[in-house]
Amino acid sequence: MPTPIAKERPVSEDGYRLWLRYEPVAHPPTRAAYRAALTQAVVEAPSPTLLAAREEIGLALAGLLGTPVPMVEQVTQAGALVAGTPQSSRAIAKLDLRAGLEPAGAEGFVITRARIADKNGIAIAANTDTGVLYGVFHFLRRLQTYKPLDDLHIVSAPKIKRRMLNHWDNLDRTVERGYAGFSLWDWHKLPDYISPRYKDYARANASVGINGTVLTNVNAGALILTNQYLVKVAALADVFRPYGIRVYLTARFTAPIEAGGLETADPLDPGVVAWWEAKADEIYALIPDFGGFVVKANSEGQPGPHDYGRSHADGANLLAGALAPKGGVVCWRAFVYDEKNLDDRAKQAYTELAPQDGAFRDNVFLQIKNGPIDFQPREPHHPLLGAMPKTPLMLEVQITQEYLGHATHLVYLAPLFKETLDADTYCCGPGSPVARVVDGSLDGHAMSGMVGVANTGSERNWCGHPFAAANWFAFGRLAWDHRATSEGIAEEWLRMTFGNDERFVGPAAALMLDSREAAVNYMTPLGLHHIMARDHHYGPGPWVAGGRADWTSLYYHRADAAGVGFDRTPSGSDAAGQYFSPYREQVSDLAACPEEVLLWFHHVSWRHTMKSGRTLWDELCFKYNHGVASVRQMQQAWDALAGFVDAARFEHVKALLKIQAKEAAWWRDACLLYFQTFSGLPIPPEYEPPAASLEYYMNLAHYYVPGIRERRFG
Ligand code: BDP
Repeated sequence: MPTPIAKERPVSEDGYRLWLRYEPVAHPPTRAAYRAALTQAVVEAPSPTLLAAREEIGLALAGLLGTPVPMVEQVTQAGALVAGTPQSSRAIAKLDLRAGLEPAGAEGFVITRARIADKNGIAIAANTDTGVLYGVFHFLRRLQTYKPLDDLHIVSAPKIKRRMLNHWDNLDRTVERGYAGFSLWDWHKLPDYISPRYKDYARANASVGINGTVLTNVNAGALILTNQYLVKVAALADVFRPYGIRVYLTARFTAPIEAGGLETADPLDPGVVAWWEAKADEIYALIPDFGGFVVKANSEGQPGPHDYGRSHADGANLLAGALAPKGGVVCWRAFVYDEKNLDDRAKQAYTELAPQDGAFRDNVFLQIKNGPIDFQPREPHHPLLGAMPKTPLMLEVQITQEYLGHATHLVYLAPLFKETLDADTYCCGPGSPVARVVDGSLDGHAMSGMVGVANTGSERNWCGHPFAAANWFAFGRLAWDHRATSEGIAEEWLRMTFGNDERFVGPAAALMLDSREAAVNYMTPLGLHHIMARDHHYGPGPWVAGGRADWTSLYYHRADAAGVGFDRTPSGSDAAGQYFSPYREQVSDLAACPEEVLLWFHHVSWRHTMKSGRTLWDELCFKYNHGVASVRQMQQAWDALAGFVDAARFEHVKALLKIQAKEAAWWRDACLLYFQTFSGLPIPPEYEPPAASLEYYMNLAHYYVPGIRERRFG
């Protein structure tokens, strides 16, 4: 196998620095140009946020240029980098930047070449200190990716206002659906011990514009709302604040009973109202910029307003009322479904919540997953997106790879996030993409938000798989600007994380960009969904049956002798009817339905002719095999990059790709053998035959899979 030339292999890295490595610029002309353009840095009147910006500039320039750049009080020579607001910086105040600062708003920034004190320099200006910090990170990203500095006219402002991570972290430091070790939050030692990781976490988030973090699991306990824990939360908030990050918590609906000793949590009970008001007072006394509550109610066993005969709006408004005077918000999750409801699970959230549009208080978001089931490798967009014009809708995506191979598989998720953001809801006619519902521009909402379920943990490299950090990065970049491309984000991340050699960046980006479709193909092609193993969701489980019906695979694939797939057309559950025209008609029509979601919307005959000319069965065989072949190609592509990556990270990725290839074949063999029991058709001879029997696959058991508290043994 050809090993590309690299004079010296890079020194091994453990991944801790993420994409903020600030390694010396390896391209001599670029380094020379940077050194000439950046001879001193001026950040006046540092507030904690400007201090953070100054510190980052110092760290980055020393690393990138290979020599520290003097931090001075005022501009004394050409090549000054000046960062500040018109209030904080005398030099910035003297520049006429109004045309840029106006659109920059509260968090945006301007980066421009400027004459400062009669000398050529570079200004990073914003209306707020946080905007300056974002501008600094943006500028440093340009340096890290070897962009020229001669023609700088950048004005950037986030499209979405609340860009948040949701940590599904428990107080015992386990992480639900977390695959990168234990929780980052060392609750036991807080508030006295402040791990240096907290600041590095804040830096990483700020560098991509993430400005909120929900510290606790949506399956919430009430303990976090007790004073003993709130002081710990306050200590974290103090670390994050300079980086523009607000802290949020999940609120257990019955906390007034469990933490407050009340007899009810009825949202209309005056005692309950008073309890939440007092709790909000207590929280804001400790954390003046507390962001608000995220609530999972009446879903998967969590308590909620239905337990008291009240609506979701009643529940959300109770908490919103307590937070409103303090400026906090409620993110009420739309992930609601009930096993007693016999209607299609995909329909239940819409049926329940769409009629409540307009019933929520002003400071309530409805937080909606990208698809109507649950973070599958591919889902159509959620029908509620676009269907509640009076309510600000916050988009929830999953960065952690619960259904996408955990932290073992390399799956770059920007294409998945983009697929949802770009999906046309048709809510205001053609050209009404989810992105414009979520950024508030279609319905004129002042509030807007996007959250990602975090993939971070205590592992040294933060996210487990060396490539998983790309998904954290991509989430932040897309929440800031949903027009960014998957390609562009992948390239940026690769350059910052591994290096700028073009011979590396191009092939590595191609590998990343193929990876999501590969995973769809070897797991759930053609619109199949929710056919993974029970509970831990690791590996295939199309045979999962018994127990709660809507947690079985049979419920979703409906395979029988006639065909496979869930009929969600008007002749079936009519989930399609929850979408706007013409999407609803398109997906309801077997001939017009995009094949990538075919089995999501239709029960299709095994012998149905697909666009390729193959039968459905043969197409399924083709897709599963194609997925496996793609992973093998990813392995080859990675091997060819050996010379460009340090040994530690190279070998780590190589070993994980080997597992991924093995598991892709496992998915393929198990699923094809299982579906074959219904189709009765042969696997075409051009494909590898399954390595083992269906019985073998069905009897595989895995214990202590991360991300779930083991319930079966021990
Ligand atoms: C599912 C997870 C479960 C979460 C739930 C949620 O399997 O662990 O609690 O979503 O989002 O994806 O509430």
